[in-house]
Amino acid sequence: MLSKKIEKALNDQIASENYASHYYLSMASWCDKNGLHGCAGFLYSHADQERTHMMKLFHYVNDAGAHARVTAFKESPETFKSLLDVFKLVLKNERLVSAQINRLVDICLSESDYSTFNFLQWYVAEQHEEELQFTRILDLIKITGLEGRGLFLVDKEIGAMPKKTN
Ligand code: OFO
Repeated sequence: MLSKKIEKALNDQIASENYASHYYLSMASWCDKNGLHGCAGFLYSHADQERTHMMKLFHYVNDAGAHARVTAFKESPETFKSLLDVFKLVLKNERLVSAQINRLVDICLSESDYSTFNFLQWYVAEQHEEELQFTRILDLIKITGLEGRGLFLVDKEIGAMPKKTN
């Protein structure tokens, strides 16, 4: 049984994972349109991953006897200044999501909801992994540069990164 406060916080998290999925999909499309097919493939896959994160929360809420909701969210931008800008924005969004997950964990502890606390540990670990991955991508861009063949090499390298399914 979820408290109303935890149900609302989990639904807010569902909205946030849903937004992340659409945001990264929009970035993937921009990459595709700009010939960056390696980055596009990576971001399409990441958008799918965020949808999977949303669905895990969705089922958790309904299985716990509460009500998972589909809410409207702000529109994703369609254009980006550069590839560097794309990955800076991804990291910024991931840091925001990490802070939201941490707040959610705090609420669970304050309400002694150890079942949801336990469920959320997967998200805590996932956010740690994602922040690291996007920090490394930004390091790669900084080291390689995006001038001349740099853009081609970065796109190839990111396109070859392993794609997770969850
Ligand atoms: Fe859902 O993993 Fe990041 O946001």
